[in-house]
Amino acid sequence: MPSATGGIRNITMTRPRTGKLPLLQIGRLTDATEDRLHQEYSVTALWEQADQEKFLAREGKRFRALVTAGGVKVPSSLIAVLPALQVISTRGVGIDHIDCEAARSRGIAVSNTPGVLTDCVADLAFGALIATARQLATADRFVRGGTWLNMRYPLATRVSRKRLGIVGLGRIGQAVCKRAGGFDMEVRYHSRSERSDSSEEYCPSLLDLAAWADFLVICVPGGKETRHLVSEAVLNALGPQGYLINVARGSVVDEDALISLLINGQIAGAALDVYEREPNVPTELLELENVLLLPHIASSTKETFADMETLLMDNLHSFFAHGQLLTPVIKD
Ligand code: NAP
Ligand code: 8YV
Repeated sequence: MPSATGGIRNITMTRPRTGKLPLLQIGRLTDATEDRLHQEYSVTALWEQADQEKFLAREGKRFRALVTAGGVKVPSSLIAVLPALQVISTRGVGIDHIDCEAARSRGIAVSNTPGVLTDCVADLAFGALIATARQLATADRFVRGGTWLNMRYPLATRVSRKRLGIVGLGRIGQAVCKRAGGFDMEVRYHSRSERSDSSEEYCPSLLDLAAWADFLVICVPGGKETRHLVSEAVLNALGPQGYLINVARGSVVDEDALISLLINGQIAGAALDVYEREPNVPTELLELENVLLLPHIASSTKETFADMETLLMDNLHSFFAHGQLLTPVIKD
């Protein structure tokens, strides 16, 4: 419960007898970071408990910190059985897997890892755009399958000097825009508000942006506010010469509509790193040649995971040593 002052309750700086703060881990981190976590905290891995519900009912009251990673949910039901929880630290910038309202109502601080993954995600987004337009995955299979012995590979689609529409000109969207400059692409963007610090043309209407763009790159957060933001109407506006690249969240795109339009050639192709029910990918998508399918890897490099996890650990240290997070989603 919030403190008597109604704000974040006083952060208990006292450490248990063991000297290490009890921390519940529900999302896997790299081995190096998990080693560090065990050195600095009294870590319990929830996935190692035979009966997680019984374990939490019995032991949940011990934990002061919770560590997770993108996609490993922190629902209100979990927060409710952790009465001593003070901080949730997640690897990744997206926070749609955390019930932030439940955390906020309990005065629990929440940190993510923005910025350190931006370039990696933008690299992947642009790589996927090129791979899809130039059909790199299909062409690779064409060679490996021996088909080249009998025919030329069909003509693909040029990227340079084409029109790039960015949905969400935030950290990642701006990094994608920067990469587009290297390919002499014309860029326009759509967000809820125009950016005063951007020279790119703002499109108040997502429909208009989709109708204008050759490539539409999705870089907005997930969650209920952006669910199916890229609707059937937006996909129809993108049109039979248009390509969709989604590195945001699967929930942002109407996946059933996307599949139908891809099958019927009403959009030219797509590159997807995220899906509505990942890791389950609809069979129809698996069977399509005009789609590049990636397993949510936009930030998945050794360097970026190390950077994100360093920031995750530094957030925890800063919270318990100085009473504040470095990159708060919910202020402590
Ligand atoms: P960010 O800096 O907060 O940028 C988000 C952008 O989306 C902002 O420009 C915001 O502008 C815009 N936006 C938010 N709600 C919108 C709406 N309803 N309609 C239109 N635009 C909207 O975040 P980021 O660091 O770029 O990360 C963006 C997202 O990428 C993350 O939240 C995550 O879901 C996803 N991501 C995916 C991967 C992956 O592995 N595939 C990796 C990292 C991140 P306004 O506020 O002006 O609307
Ligand atoms: C994952 C992502 O979180 O940061 C995000 O929002 O989607 C990805 O970076 C990644 O798997 C790290 O947990």
